[in-house]
Amino acid sequence: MKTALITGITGQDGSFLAEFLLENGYEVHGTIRRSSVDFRERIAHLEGHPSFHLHYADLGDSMSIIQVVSKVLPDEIYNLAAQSHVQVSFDSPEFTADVDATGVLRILEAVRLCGLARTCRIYQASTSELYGKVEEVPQNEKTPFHPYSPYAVAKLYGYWIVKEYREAYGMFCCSGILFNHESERRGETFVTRKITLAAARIAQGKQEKLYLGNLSSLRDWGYAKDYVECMWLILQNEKPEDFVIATGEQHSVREFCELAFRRVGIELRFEGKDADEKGIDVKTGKVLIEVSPDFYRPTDVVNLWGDPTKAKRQLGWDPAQKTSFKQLVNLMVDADMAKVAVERAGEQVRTNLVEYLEKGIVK
Ligand code: NAP
Ligand code: F7E
Repeated sequence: MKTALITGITGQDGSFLAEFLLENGYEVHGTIRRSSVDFRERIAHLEGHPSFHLHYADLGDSMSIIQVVSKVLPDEIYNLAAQSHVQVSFDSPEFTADVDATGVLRILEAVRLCGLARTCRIYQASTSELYGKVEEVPQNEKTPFHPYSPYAVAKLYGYWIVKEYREAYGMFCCSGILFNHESERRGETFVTRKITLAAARIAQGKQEKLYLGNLSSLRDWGYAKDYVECMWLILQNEKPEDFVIATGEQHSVREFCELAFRRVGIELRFEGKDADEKGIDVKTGKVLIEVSPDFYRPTDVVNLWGDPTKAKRQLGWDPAQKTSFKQLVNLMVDADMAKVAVERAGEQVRTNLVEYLEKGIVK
């Protein structure tokens, strides 16, 4: 039985990867952070599984990382922990650098200090944001990097330090340069989830309007559950190498909105330009989407499009066999429709209960 350590196990990818590794017979250890409110809903269903274990550690705290690595003695480490929100990185650039850049170094050094440099394989969660202000479309492993946010600059350090440790110490450490991947577990402030949740709320009368930033931004969006398999494949490869993981398809934020709203039965028409653009319900004429400059970024990455040829050739991972863009949008919307319906049912039960208590029907 192999032992894996996942940092960032409470996140979108961490939770899917933990499920994948458990299904494949791994002993899975994950790091969590102390918080006043326990926010572990993505992994709650795994707690209690005999091969699933959690440890407190923070990527900003070397001692906690050394402790967990020395205790777990992992065969594989998946370093997924990060301050992962690009817009937030403009507000918290130093924290982002500490976790997303120096944090990677702390993992690598912990592995060396614990005497595992020859045995432990390390996956680093790198990102298409490295291409930033893109110099080539589509982007592959040879495309020059041009990071365009504090997040991307920090992740660029992570990418290079992994490469450095591979060459300097012969360690099996690699970066997966993953393009955007989404799911029903995506954080609610990333654009896809923000849209699917709003479409569900608007359709069920719980929200009037959705405010977004740059509607013309282009992304290569895949399904997170398909992508965690690649993280594993990268570490099973004969040699440590970096890989681009993407679908090879590009869509705009506007297109994502159109599909998401169509799924809940609302046909949208977009009118106007830039900050004056609006998404209008064709049937009622109501404005459902407006642009708010609050969601503009000081520098925005607007043209990401990945070329996954190397992953297909060497890892046998074929995006054509995986979840399509339309399937991704639909599954996210369906999950949010169900979530909003459950919330509404809960509200109705509470309202009824108050009424029954007031009328003395129940005591
Ligand atoms: P996510 O949902 O934001 O999860 C991030 C995880 O990192 C959470 O478990 C979080 O813990 C943890 N974390 C944050 N700061 C930490 C710290 N100081 N010490 C320890 N843990 C910390 O992100 P994701 O979408 O799953 O992405 C996983 C990784 O892939 C990230 O490194 C991200 O930058 C990278 N990536 C993501 C995408 C994508 O499209 N999703 C694409 C390319 C690369 P809490 O729950 O306690 O906050
Ligand atoms: O933005 C535009 C925004 O925040 C996508 C992270 O997982 O993927 C993610 O980073 C695009 C940007 O993701 C809103 O300006 C418009 O151009 O969903 P996002 P991201 O910045 O691409 C990469 C690969 C990672 O590595 C990151 O960890 O959509 N956009 N309107 C908006 N974005 C947000 N969040 N909110 C809006 O209202």
